[in-house]
Amino acid sequence: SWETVLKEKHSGMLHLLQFPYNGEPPKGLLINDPITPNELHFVRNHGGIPAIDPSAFDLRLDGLVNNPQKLTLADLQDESKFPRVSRLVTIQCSGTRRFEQIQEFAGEGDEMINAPWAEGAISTALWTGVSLKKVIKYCGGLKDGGKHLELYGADSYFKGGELMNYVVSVPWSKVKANEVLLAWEMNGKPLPKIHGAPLRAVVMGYIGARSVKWLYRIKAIDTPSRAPVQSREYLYFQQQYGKHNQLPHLGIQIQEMPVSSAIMTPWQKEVVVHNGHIEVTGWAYSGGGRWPERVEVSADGGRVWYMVPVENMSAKHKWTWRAWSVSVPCDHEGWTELVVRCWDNSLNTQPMEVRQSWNWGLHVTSSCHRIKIYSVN
Ligand code: MTE
Ligand code: MO
Repeated sequence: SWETVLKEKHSGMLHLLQFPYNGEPPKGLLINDPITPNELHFVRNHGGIPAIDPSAFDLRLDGLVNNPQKLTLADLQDESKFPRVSRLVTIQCSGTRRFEQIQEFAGEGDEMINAPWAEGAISTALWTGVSLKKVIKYCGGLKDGGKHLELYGADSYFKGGELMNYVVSVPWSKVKANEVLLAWEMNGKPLPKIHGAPLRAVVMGYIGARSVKWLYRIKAIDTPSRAPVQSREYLYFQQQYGKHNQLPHLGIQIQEMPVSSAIMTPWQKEVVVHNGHIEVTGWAYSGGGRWPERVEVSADGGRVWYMVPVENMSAKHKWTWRAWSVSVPCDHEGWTELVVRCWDNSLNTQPMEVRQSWNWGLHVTSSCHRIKIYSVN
């Protein structure tokens, strides 16, 4: 699988873990384009990369559907059966910017078993495939009681001595809204192996964990999946739960991502020589079909804020991040704290400090991103 990494990914990727492979693009390359080139798209794997022969592949649909089916790739690609759709969608891992939580409370939480992501566990691609809603319709729709769809990935991994198959679920309401795609193309090219070939789910506005790669089975069920990845992982336990009180039924299952943002340039500890204005760029994103409406940047730790001009916000689609840029006045010399804060279209905003977003699983670092630069005016 390392060969797949070398073949499919950019040589500048930051390798967080070699096996299972986890990597994110360096900031400087990620921010170049609001649509991430395939070789720079971040990779989050829990286990190995399954080798699936696309010609022998079929997708099994069963459980609470009226007519269970097995569909080959050729069936799914047959436009007389299913209209083909292409959608620009951002996938964000719930671990994005986890490193800040690790730094805040070193030695606590789950940081040793989770990748220490920086600002790059988020990427955007044009995904081509079919809407899962149409595929369920083709199966004669759901039987009474069918409320969730379990998505099965062909990979598995060990955790705490237990074999975990990569199985999660999404509610039928999400599928019914045409917000779940089954994709075999990424940015107009065949889906790379490392991103789930031959077929993956793309669940718009949900944490990346629901966008199951190497998808081979979809089962309609009555409750959210009881599989461990859905029921015991990706849970949000606030700080007050205490280390030994993380009972799965008390955790919030992370589905829609909250509003968040990051500064991509300048870099932490960069010496910035300027003439009274610092150029700042970054991304902003909100899950659940909400979008970044306003972005503000401060060059004094969060006292005075400057708004990103609305015309400097690219890609105005509700399922994608927005790249932004702003020129912030600064007459300060020496160490200077840059902060970014986003408001989404539902007027949600970000907590000011990382300790306010700290949680035991170190997921969803949604607090304002802060970096220190050395300002030379
Ligand atoms: N699907 C399978 N089968 N196995 C996995 O480990 N990781 C999930 C999701 N789908 C995963 C998976 C997680 S946590 C994320 S964030 C996204 O895939 C990342 O997608 P990418 O690697 O294409 O960027
Ligand atoms: Mo993730």
